[in-house]
Amino acid sequence: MQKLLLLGDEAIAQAAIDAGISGIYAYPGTPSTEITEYVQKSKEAKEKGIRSSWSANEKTAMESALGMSYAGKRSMVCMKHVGLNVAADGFINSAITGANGGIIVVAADDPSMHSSQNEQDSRFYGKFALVPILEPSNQQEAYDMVHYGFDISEKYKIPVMLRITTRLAHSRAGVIPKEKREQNKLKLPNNLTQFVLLPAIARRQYKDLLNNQNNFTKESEESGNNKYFEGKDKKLGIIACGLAYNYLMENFPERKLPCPLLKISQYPLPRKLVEKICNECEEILVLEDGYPLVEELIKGFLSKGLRIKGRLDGTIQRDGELNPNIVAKALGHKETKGKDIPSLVAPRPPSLCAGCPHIDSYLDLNKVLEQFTKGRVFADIGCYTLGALPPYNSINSTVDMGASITMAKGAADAGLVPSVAVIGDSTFTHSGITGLLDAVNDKSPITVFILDNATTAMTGGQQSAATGKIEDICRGIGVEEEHIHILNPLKKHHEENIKIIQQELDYKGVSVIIPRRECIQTIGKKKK
Ligand SMILES: Cc1ncc(C[n+]2csc(CCOP(=O)(O)OP(=O)(O)O)c2C)c(N)n1
Ligand code: SF4
Repeated sequence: MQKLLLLGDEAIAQAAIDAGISGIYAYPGTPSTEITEYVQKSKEAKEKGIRSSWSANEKTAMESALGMSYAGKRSMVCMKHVGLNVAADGFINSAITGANGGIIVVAADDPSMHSSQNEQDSRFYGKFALVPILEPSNQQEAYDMVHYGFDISEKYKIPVMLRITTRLAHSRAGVIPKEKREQNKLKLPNNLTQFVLLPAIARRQYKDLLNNQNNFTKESEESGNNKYFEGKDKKLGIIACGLAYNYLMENFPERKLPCPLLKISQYPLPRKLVEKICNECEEILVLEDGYPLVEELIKGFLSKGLRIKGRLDGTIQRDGELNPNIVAKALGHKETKGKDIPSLVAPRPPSLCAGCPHIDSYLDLNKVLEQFTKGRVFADIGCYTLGALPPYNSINSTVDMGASITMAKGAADAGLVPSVAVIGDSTFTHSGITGLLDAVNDKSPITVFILDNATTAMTGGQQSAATGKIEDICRGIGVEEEHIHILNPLKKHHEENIKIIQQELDYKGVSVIIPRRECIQTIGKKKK
């Protein structure tokens, strides 16, 4: 087979196509976006009829993928780590329903928060759901593990988590593809109550899930994804998980370690292998990108007074992603220092593009809010989050997708009137609609700005599920017609815009203002 040069994300996507998926479901989010985009652009995927358009959010994506699995076909669902919070209800319960066709849940974590609000570690979710977790250390493994993941998903009728991190998702390496598989035929579950989680059924299926844990551990011990490398010097044993294995190896150009090494790429932890290294060595160093999951587990299940070094005892900093230098320091090696960054490369804080429609929306809003005390604008996640920075200083919160409307509502309930929510069009259909419904039902005095730039700009300009539907949705859930306004966010409309905003801030009920102008980046792309 011809070697392909692929990003980690692309390796996963190509593997999914080759392994015979019938559909991929996702909502964009760095660093997972390129998986779905690759399938969307793939001629082969098109010819095979693989469905791949964007879902409204991660929960709808997760559940749609589960529905495809119910129908006997293979599906993949992809999200960034915080997306798993949104999909968590479906994800955790999918471990109880189990799968029919193979299903892989890709969770792309972002340690060091390159592009995220936190650096939560999805392995905890996988462990919480009691499903097998695969954690590749390079692009080839990412490719191979998709095939293996579908195998065990169908063998044990269980969703499988594939956990990756930013550096793996966004770096390229050669990947040798495997033989292509046919898609599954439509086939309903043998037991038609499998997906009916009434308590009596759920209790039985939960027992099955618990009984399968030993099988999952056996797989972890025997699949070859976890490897034990012998070493003579037993003073230290190293456990390196996922990508951390690569960082470790960069410190040993000959690829030979003096001490025992356990490479972990599959969970539940391979108990026998962990016991072996802990019994052989005087101290253990745990290298893992993300939270100290393995370190905590080992401390818990071995408690033999063995010294376990890692993030918990301060050998490695508690936060931020790993890199070869941090690993070198933990090993007691001399740190290698790269070249200094030339002064020409000045740090460039993120900012809204010149000509961005959000700029005019904030200038209009700022003008009207001058008469009030500060601290009353609840915003959301998207390009418009940059309105928190100078020169706009327009917003006072950014928490999670959809939280603008609900936080504005809570603050208004507490007496902060006017309270303003600022949310993007894509974020509105992702998680804003239900919050707006709460506000309508309570007649909360809030003014909601839905910034409609006709795209999901922050993640690269993907199609927005909201396009052409926002007013209808607002009307449909009960916002009064006379309190829905479309503005044209341009300097020349400033005066008329601020009049409308003023009028709606004075109204003691729910109003929706929709500044509508396309993102200049997507306009530019279309012109090209
Ligand atoms: C739960 C979750 N899913 C995905 C993301 C990634 N993400 C951040 S902002 C955003 C969409 C923003 O689109 P929109 O609301 O239309 O605003 P725009 O960037 O276009 O201004 C996405 C997908 C996230 N932060 N959290
Ligand atoms: S990408 Fe579009 S929405 Fe984002 S800052 Fe630039 S113009 Fe504004």
